[in-house]
Amino acid sequence: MVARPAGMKRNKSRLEVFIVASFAFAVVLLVFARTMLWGGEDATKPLPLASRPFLFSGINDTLTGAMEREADQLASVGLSTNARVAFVSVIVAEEGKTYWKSRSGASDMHLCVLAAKIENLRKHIVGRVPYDIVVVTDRHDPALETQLAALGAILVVTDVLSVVDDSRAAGRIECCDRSSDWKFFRANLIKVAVFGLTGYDKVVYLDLDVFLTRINGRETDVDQGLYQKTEEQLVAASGSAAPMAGGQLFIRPTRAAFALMVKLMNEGFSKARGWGNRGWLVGEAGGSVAWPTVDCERLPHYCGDEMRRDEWVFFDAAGDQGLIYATFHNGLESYKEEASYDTMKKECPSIHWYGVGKPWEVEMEEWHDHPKFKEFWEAWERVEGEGVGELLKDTKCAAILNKTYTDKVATSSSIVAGR
Ligand SMILES: [Mn+2]
Repeated sequence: MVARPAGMKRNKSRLEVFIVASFAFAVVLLVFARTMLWGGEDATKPLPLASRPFLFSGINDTLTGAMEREADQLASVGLSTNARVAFVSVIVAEEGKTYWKSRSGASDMHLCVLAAKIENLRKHIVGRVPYDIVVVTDRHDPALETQLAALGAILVVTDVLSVVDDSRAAGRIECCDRSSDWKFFRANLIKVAVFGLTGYDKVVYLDLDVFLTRINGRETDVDQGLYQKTEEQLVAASGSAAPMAGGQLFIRPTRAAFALMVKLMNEGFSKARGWGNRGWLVGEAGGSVAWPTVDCERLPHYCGDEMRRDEWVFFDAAGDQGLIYATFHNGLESYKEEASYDTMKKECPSIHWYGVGKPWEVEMEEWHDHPKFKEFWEAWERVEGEGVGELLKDTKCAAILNKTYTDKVATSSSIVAGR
């Protein structure tokens, strides 16, 4: 063994100290840089909201904070499931009850329809891609949550209507001669929350009065077509009295779309300047009433003037249809009307009882087997037959579903108009 000179040993020791010190310095530098750049958070986590305030900037301060939290909550829906696709409907507790009560004396009817609707979805959706059924509402109701859980659906409570209420109270939303018409629009604006469900790649929004059905033997197949295409932010069909119909939508939820909708709601609406009072133009589309036989005196919210490019007076312009159109057609310019009504029907066969004359509003027993109503009554029979009805025992479903609603239904409804 060769003896080392003392000096050499000392030199090596200095080298070791240098290496250790350099390494330690590098570690400290890295930790420092990471802390400065990412706030000490794990880099794989989403950026904190403060890093992207632009999304909600321009709305009042109280709402900004509330809507940032809202966006986070909506984004978390579905994270505990494997589902990349969600079928979503909405009900508005307070307004819904009041609205339905005035029409049929049935305060709980929408809960019964919802149960039938979920049954209908479960029957007609096929494919191997896992999906969730989600119901968005505006007030937490433990009984409803329990009922939905038993049906296999997720309840999501949103606060987006506070933006609408705030703007309405401040006089920034110009709409409606009758308060009942405003209730109709206010309630359907809750759909904005659906665009914030970013935990899903694709959301299929369906009105409560849209039931899936089978057309030419075809079911709704989540392995194919519109369900697997995620490049477009919105696929919708044009309406009969509006540039875009809101009853059935294929949505790729994004935080940007949700934030813009909140912003436009906060800025308000006028017939002259549209949502956000931006003076955006409406596309060229004809028509003035939602269906040919609609009684515009009784149902003015289903009627508008002839559509003009410079006025927001089409059906539901001050409600969800106008807002969704403004957001995607004018704001994000990413609205693709790729799906014609026929294409949507083909890939997601359905029936829409829009307007008045919905199956649960028509007493006539002989109409239960009518092809136009069959889908609803079959679903309702399954609700009753599978014991799900037990969950609804404190509601007035049975009475409601047999209740007469004959007030001009036969001559002034979408049943007559057909589609
Ligand atoms: Mn509808």
